Amino acid sequence: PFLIQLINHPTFLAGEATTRLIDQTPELFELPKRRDRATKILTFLGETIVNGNPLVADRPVALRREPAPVPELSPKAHPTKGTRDIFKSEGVDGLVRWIGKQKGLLFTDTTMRDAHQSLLATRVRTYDMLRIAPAYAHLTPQLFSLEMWGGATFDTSMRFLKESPWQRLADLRESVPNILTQMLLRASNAVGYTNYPDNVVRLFVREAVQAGMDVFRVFDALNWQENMRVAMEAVIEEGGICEASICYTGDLQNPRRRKYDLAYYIDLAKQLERMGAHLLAIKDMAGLLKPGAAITLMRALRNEVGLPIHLHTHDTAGIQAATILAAADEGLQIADAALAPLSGGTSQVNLNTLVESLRDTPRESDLNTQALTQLATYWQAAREFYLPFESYVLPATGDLYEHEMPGGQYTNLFQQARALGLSDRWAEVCQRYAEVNELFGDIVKVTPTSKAVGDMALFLVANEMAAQDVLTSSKALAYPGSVIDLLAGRMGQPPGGFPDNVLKVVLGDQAPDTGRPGASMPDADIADARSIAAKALGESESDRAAVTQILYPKVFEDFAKHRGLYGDVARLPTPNFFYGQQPGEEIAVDIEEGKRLIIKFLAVGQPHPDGTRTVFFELNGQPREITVVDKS
Ligand code: 3PY
Ligand code: ZN
Repeated sequence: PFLIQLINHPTFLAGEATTRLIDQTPELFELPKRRDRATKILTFLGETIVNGNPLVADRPVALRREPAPVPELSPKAHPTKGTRDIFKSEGVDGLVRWIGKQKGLLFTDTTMRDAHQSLLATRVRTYDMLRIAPAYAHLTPQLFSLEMWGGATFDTSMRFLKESPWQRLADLRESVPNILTQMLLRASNAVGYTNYPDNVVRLFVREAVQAGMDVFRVFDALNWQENMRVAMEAVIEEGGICEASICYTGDLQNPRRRKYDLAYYIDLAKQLERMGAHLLAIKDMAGLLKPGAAITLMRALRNEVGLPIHLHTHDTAGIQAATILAAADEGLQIADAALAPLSGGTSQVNLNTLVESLRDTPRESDLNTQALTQLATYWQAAREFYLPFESYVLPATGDLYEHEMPGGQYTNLFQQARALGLSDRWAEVCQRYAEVNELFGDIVKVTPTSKAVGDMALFLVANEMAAQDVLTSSKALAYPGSVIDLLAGRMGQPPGGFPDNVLKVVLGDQAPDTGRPGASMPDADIADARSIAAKALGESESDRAAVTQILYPKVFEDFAKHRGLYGDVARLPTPNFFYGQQPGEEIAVDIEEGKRLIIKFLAVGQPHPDGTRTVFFELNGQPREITVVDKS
């Protein structure tokens, strides 16, 4: 192969080869490694062509093959300075001062995190984010931040998309140097579903800062500030921007809902301020904050707390633009919204139209209409790739305020119910969800506590029980693991604790933990994880791989295996990742900066007696064959 590489080298072909060519062209020796990567990608494509990608099996087929249109940018121009430049030059205090001076409402675009988490089962790939990322940097430098990491994206990217979440973060950071990056961090649950040892949370935060994360929205799924301390301190120590959240639940306007009243939220916000938060988020994960309640809450927070306020809501009810506008009138500094094609429903409010609704008002944003339209045009086309993951559009009804299901869970739980044959009993699932909340003592419901409530609701419907029946049933019931975790205190403590009678029934003789779970968990063995992860990946040891291995041992192991067999599939265009190639189709795959593979798929041969087939490609103009086991 070296000789072929040498004689194909442009200098050699041009007849200028000297013995020095070999010395001056060290990349000639990279051939085996490159070849290896090319073979891996061809193997992936061959397998997908013959057997399909299991990720889209039995799902509706996306017909779009052509790339989504990317706005044309001037190649040499540097992006205009944005919030990240302010943060870099003036530090977090300077940034907070700058926020305080802004007249217009600032916006976070959630398209690359919460919007697709809520609408497309968190399946949007790094490839589609990276194609549009430079356009964000050039066209919308006025954005406060880009929420593009954390929440469910961390595990989903590895579990389903077989891509590295860390690479996503690092690459987006590089493509968007001027706008703050933002993530959702589940405090002691990190980006998982249960509490982790403190040293894992700290290491995760350190690595995230180093990979390019700026704003950490930290929340605890029970609003237990004690359980937010480790994560918040880590963010502050590592030089990140600490946005601490109060999760909004209940209804401030409802005199019958007393547990989460104004005093509760103000007290929580003050504690978070004392704990060193730089910004305060109102995290309305279920879209329950009504416009009137937003006014009450904003007024009180502005009076009692000195931090800039950032409002996050989901448009499940269809009326949350009213809430954002009402809060803007009360001095809200930053709002979350999603680009039009990924907005609405269980996602965020429409960024494009929100911006226009504020035009020529005192809270007018500096964002440009045309620029936002260009980004929306891209996402409209890109969404077509994800047709297999479109969920049934489930309208919210007035009982949203009864069951209080978070946006990300609403469609998800419906799909789960459907899979269990319970879709016609959806209203009942919602009712059980509300009852379970009552049974557990009226708790904040957001990942991971929302999952426990949802699992319990499905469990009850499947067992033909109402929530109260749990207290009187004589049957020994095998409760879902998440429910036992929650009630055993492994997700922390709700205000007032869980009701004793429920603990007794569900936990039996097992005594629940009432302390902070992290306080009694031994530190994770990071050195050990480093070595396990390095072996699995075939790479040198790193803390990044170690913390990933600790958070998701099985998902990480499967991801590493996939990486070993198929290379970095994140570099494939989305239609090819899902469906392989069509005969005669030629694609360019940049396996790294400046290294491009031109892959043309020619044909699949007849099955061989051993059940394999040969897939014929052209790789950079040279014929290549891959043997694939036909699983059909
Ligand atoms: C998450 O934790 O992923 C959420 O989006 C919670 O709202
Ligand atoms: Zn959300």
